[in-house]
Amino acid sequence: MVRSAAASVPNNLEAFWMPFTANRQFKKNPRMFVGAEGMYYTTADGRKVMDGTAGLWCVNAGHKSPRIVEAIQLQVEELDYAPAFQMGHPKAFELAARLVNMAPEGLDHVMFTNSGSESVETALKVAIAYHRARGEGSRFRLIGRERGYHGVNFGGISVGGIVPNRKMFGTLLTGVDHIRHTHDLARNAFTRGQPEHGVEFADDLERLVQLHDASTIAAVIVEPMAGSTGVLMPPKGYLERLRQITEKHGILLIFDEVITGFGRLGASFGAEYYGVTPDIINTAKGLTNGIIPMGAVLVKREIHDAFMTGPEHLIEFFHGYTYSGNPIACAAGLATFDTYREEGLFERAAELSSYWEDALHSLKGLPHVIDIRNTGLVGAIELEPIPGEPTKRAFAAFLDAYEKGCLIRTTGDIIALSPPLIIEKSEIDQLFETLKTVLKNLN
Ligand code: PXG
Repeated sequence: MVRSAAASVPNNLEAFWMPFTANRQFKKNPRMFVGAEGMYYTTADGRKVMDGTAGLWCVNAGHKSPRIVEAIQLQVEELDYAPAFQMGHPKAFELAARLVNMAPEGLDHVMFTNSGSESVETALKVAIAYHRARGEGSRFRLIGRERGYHGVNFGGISVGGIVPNRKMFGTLLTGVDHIRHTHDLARNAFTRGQPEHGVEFADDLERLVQLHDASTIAAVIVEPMAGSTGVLMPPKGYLERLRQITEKHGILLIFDEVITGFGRLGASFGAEYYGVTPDIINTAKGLTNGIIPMGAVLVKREIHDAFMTGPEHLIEFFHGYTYSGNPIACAAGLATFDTYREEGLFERAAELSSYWEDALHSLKGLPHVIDIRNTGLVGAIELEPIPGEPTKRAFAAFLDAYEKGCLIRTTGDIIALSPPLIIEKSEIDQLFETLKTVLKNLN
């Protein structure tokens, strides 16, 4: 049954307290999507809006990708739910094996979660427990990075470094510290790809090792490319150096690849793209093309094996969720992987990235634009904030772009772009033509 778009517009917006949204602004002037297909949403008033952000960095194969939709429908008919603890179903094992195949060598065990935030909590817990299982229980500290985003749960906001996400929530986790962020506009503005300057920011980890002693540090978690904070590429050599320092001190390196996984950079993972292999990788989002909530944590064999001791009837790791490896989510994940492979979407992202880069950087020189940066099919445009009113200018750009038919994201005064990997060159042109007009009209 097809319902009309108008029929699905509610007349009471009060009850839903919306996430990460200016609720009062929204409810005065709602922006409602009622349909989507491929690169486009349909709004409640029947307009088409191009998806410049793949939903929230997740709909990498485009909306309503037919194979994924069908796989979900078939799975509901076959097995709707199976208990996640002490029972299994075939698709969870199949998806884990496929994920391992796609991942860098050595990351060969997978735990399933239901979101990026849960993947982060899972990874942090694995890291601490791993050291303890090996008899190094003194390694309890977790190191994050300023401006990092690792979801919204307590572990994630503790290692995270985005101030408004942390400051309201009390003492957070103890035993957490942060290395400095890598943003350096003075030296790196308008860089294409990885910045030249800033490898030495990785040495900040040595400072924390000096302060806390390596024997107390369990893990360092970073996004290989920081997404939510406004798209910060790792400076050349930076991730390699972080890897060297963590290895030297027996500290686990966790890559939070919730955004950088599944083709966003033109490779399976940021680890592959940047040629640096961490000990743990967190994923979510593109794992199921955003259709069904699901996350996954990949760990190295040594980490998994450290828990596989003791009597065999005992549970080895006390962690998991009711919906870990949910059958519908697994079916969606498998169909998503098939789609990525058969449509060659990761390769497509890699091929399109230079066209994307040129189109993005053509905005240089427009009013208020102080930086433009890109990698794969990710782009960011940093705007000079209105004095005394941070975020207002970029939010105005967001609203105007929406009116002009393009969905973009803003964080602070940074516009972030991350379209589905199916985008056509003509659509890239259309997106940046719209943005040009938007930026020219900004106050
Ligand atoms: N880690 C990273 C690196 C993320 O980017 C999460 C964890 C949390 O995932 P969940 O599924 O719990 O939301 C994320 C999520 C944006 C934006 O526009 C980014 C995220 C979520 C929503 C919006 O930058 N990243």
